[in-house]
Amino acid sequence: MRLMPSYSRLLGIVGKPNVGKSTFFSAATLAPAEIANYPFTTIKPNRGVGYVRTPCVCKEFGVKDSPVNSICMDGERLIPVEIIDCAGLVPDAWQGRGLGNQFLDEIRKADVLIHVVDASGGTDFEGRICKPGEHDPLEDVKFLERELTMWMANILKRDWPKIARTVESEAKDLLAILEERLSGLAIRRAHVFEALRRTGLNAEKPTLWSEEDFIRFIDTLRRIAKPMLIAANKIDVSPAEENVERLKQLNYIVVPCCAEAELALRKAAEKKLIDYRPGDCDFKINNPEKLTESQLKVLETIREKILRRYGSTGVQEAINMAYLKLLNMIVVYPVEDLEHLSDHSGRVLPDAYLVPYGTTARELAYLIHTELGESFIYAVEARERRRVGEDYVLKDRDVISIVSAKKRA
Ligand SMILES: Nc1nc2c(ncn2[C@@H]2O[C@H](COP(=O)(O)OP(=O)(O)O)[C@@H](O)[C@H]2O)c(=O)[nH]1
Ligand SMILES: [Mg+2]
Repeated sequence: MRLMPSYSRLLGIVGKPNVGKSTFFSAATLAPAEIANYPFTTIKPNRGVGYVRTPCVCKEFGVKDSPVNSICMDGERLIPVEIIDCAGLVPDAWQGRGLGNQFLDEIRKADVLIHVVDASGGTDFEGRICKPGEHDPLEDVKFLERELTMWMANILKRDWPKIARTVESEAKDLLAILEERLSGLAIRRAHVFEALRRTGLNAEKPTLWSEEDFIRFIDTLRRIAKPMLIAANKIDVSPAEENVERLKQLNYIVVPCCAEAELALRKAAEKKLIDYRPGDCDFKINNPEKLTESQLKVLETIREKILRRYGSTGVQEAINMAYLKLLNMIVVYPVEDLEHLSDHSGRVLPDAYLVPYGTTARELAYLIHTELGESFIYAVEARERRRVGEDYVLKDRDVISIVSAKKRA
């Protein structure tokens, strides 16, 4: 079984306790019934596989596909992505309080974050239940930002004077030093580069940076390396709706969300009680006789109060946004046989790869197989049947065939 390509990005579900992180995670990782036997099993209790959903190219090309690394549900491609349900964050976690260390160890590995907040304001700072509206969810956002920035700053702070001197005396590249120091945090060179560019700080004279400059740099780096969106959860509880509007002022993507509803719908779909694909705006009840009165009522309430009102439960949308907007990823379909859009065993549109925008044809070849990358000659883009070179930048929904000097085994 081929595993997820190396461009795979880990999604972290973060937030304080009791906001619905685990509910969100359970819903997101509950595999559609069609793929109950899908070979991606849970790695750890709080790690699982969710899906990015995008319209499949099968309809456009007029073919019946046979997916291998992903699933096609009536023309919607579901591409597996790894999700981690991080421990609940409490104030001062960066100083090791509560589950702070566990939280930080998990968030360290994440490439993108969904911050689940209780938009109804029904949980206090520490996650204790309070009256809806009593707590301001905007505070939770600021608090998480601060915790993460302080944690990152703390990793570098003690050695910062030494790092700064090294850069200036030995003319050692700040970028290289930071890249090395922060590699365990899923922070890459490009992130550091971008943070330096955005802050306009002098990378050759870090001894001149003030304390504020340093924090501003770290804060910028955090935003770049751990991009985040807000899942405004418990949207079914008033005054969540007002808070969604306020949350939007914080300059994040805010997705109204009802994790509980998504979980209920996926469970019902798993039992074939309803037809529902993750992220759909509606569902169809298959056998009303098989449902109890109260089950029917719950489903109808979800339809009226959540789906009709917000277009979806928000869980799938949040995951899509994390990968397609925050990480700027696109979906490409490599095929071997251009005629049939298949692999060598005749499976049509077998794979859908999530890759960062900017990935070239040759990089895709490397991603499929090192040998294919090495022996790359050219590629053919199937939609217009045109030959493209190694530097061709892939576009979303491209179907691509790679021609190499060697025949693949
Ligand atoms: N009303 C409402 N309650 C929710 C929703 N999502 C989760 N909950 C409830 O919030 C509580 C905490 O959920 P949980 O997922 O364990 O939170 P976690 O501590 O952040 O992982 C549970 O009682 C859930 O049933 C939602 O969308 N709406
Ligand atoms: Mg939990």
